[in-house]
Amino acid sequence: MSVLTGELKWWQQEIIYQIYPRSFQDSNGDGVGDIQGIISRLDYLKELGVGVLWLSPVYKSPQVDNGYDISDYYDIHDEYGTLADMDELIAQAAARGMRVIMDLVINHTSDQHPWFIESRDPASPKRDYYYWRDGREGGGNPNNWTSFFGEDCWVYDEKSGQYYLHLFAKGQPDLNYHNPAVFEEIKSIMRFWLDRGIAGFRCDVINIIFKESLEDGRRRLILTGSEHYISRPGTHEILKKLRSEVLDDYDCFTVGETVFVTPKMGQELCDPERRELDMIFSFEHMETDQFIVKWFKRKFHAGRFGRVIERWQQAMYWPAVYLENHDQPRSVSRFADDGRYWSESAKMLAVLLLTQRGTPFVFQGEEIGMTNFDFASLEQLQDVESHNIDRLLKRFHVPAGMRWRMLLRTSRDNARTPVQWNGESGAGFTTGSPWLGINKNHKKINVAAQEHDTESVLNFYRCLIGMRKQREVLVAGDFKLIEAKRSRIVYERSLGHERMLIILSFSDKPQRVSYRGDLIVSNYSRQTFDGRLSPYEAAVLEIMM
Ligand code: TEU
Ligand code: CA
Repeated sequence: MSVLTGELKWWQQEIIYQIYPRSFQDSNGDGVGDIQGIISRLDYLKELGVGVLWLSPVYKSPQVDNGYDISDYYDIHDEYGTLADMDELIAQAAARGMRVIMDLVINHTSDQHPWFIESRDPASPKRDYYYWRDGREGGGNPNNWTSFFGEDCWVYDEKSGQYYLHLFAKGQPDLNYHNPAVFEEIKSIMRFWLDRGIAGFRCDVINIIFKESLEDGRRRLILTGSEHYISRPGTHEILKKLRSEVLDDYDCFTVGETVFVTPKMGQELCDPERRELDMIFSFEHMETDQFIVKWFKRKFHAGRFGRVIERWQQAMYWPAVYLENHDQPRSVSRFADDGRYWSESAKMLAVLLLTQRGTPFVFQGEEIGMTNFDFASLEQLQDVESHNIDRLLKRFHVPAGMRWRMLLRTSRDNARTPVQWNGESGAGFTTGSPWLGINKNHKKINVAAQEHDTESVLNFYRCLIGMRKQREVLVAGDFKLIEAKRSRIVYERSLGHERMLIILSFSDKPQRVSYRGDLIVSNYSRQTFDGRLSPYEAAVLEIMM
């Protein structure tokens, strides 16, 4: 599926930047990022060269899961601002040639959403907006499913005498897509925001929204029950209808976050002929350093990583390319070296991100090489998932030291610490006390320090983004894996007569390779390439044909 037909669409030519609003920029000193803060950084984003901003949820929310629990889809969360601020952001971005997309979280709402509050009354017309079920005969949950956040996925509600389903936190009840009224509500929400001028949606856990049945699942280590809801035909139906009944009326695109997808499922979800989603985020490359579940780490292996990347580059008509988001530890800490070779590593990963086929997504702070959070106690973590998992592992008598090491490496808060704008005490993020700790390394790793340093990670990103825009071969050219092993990944991009070879070292030892060509990108200050690869070196060679 790698042959493209026709011209590239605008969203295929842009680089997308993910903003986690809580941690991006605080404008009023309350320690929480906000929309005015984002507006104040638009020039920075423009200069970076990104064309689309994806905002993690800014809707009204009790913030049990930092906005992924929505209590009003038609309004902005107070801490973040107002609808007027959002309009201003869209307009100010447009004035700079940038567009904004929003997170669409429609698998579940908050338990504080008026629909859910009403639905707790069994006689309410909203009852069927959610999955309310009786317990089993003799007591206990309606089925044996388990949730994404390491707990049961049913909560018994005294008031209504039944249980409700939640695949994520307790405060995130799942919506019932067997009910056509729910589907109509979602359509109005989408229109509301598209009419305000946004350019599309990142669709949260979109491949699991339709629960085909609520029967018991086969027992598994994680996510018992998932065979009843992962990429079921009902989901495909809904996506087709959202496309033809809403999205087709706008110049917009969608990128679906899809969990536990295979390349075949992924391809089905965004095959242009089927008219469902435009792109998806798959997870297989993020699982190459995990053992069955994310909480058990295995050593990162660049060979395995490279082969997974290759598989998805080939399978997808148009890949969404990413190495980081708000749910994943920082890439430089995880896949390379955040110590001695920090700068080389961050630049090498930039090359990996920006030389693949598809639309690249940069996560805030990735462009300055931000590292994992240096938290020193569980109390410093805010993430509901981290606390749930710690409690669960404790129940299974996993020793404290082991639980701690798991959290250090896998907590989602690794990615969520405030953006490091400068070396001052609030890192330029806030003048108040930040909602989540700021990494001590902000004294060294920050935007201000990198802004005018021609050798910085930030300026490397700027150059590479600029180059990608000039060279269609990098955007749309064929992708061919040449080598993938523990110490390096090598691949080729080609389009017509153009050919580029990308050589990436994942080792702290020098290596020798036999490839030659004109060196056009290097993360070391070199003019030519003679086959010697330094630690974590990245070299892009142009091959004349
Ligand atoms: O993530 C879905 C998802 O699968 C993650 O919960 C993933 O399992 C986990 O983060 C791995 O640690 C989306 C959002 O990106 C996430 O922030 C939300 O918490 C979740 O949906 C619920 O809305
Ligand atoms: Ca604020």
